[in-house]
Amino acid sequence: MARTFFVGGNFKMNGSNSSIKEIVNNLNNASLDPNTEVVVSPPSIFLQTVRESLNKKIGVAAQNVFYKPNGAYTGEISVEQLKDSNIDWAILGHSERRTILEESDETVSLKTKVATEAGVSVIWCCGESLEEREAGTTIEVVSKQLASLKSHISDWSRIVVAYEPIWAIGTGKVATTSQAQEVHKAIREWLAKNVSDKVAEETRILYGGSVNEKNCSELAQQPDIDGFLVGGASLKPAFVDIVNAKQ
Ligand code: G2H
Repeated sequence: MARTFFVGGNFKMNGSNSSIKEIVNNLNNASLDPNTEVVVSPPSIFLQTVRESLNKKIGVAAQNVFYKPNGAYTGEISVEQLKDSNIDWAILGHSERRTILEESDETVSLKTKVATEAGVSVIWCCGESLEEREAGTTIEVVSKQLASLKSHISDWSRIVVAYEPIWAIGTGKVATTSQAQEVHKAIREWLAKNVSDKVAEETRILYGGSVNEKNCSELAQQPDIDGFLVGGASLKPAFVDIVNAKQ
């Protein structure tokens, strides 16, 4: 069965009540490819408002979730709290959290386990730094991140993988289609070898890193690119063109 194309919008720590309302109105009124699954991820303070005002066909994701059910964890949000607000997605392991917030592979894997086991789907991010790419260790780095994930989870049906080379994030330096396709293919092969052919065949692998309305069509034609995780461009009206990249 063909994998459903997927486009996520990661607003990161951007937006205000009025600008996010504008984005929601724009999406509600846009003509979006019905064959593409769309999920947007506003900062946590806007999650509930976005969920209540956005067309229900579009999913909403938190940008983080903690692995404890409740208690004295100042600043964190639990999976149950997300579910209580009808948020069924979370982005985990984004490189900005791995680097700036120092989240380890173990922490990311634990969060992913807790989220998916409770029924929250996860856009799970991986990717290499510029130094790692230049040292030729890209596949090794991504495989290590995948191995940590595999050691914590058994149900892959709630995972969408996002490959985001760190050197391409917010820099305007998009990976070439062949660079992206090469890593996506390697991720799929890793899944086939280490998990199962079924999981490899069914798991969506998104590309993230300076995707915009101009570069998305060519990337979308690659056999192992099943969609995008979009940052900066998800705040602009042109996000609709990225959602419709396959049309
Ligand atoms: C990569 C991406 C979204 P941007 O982080 O996760 O952001 O498209 O701004 O590079």
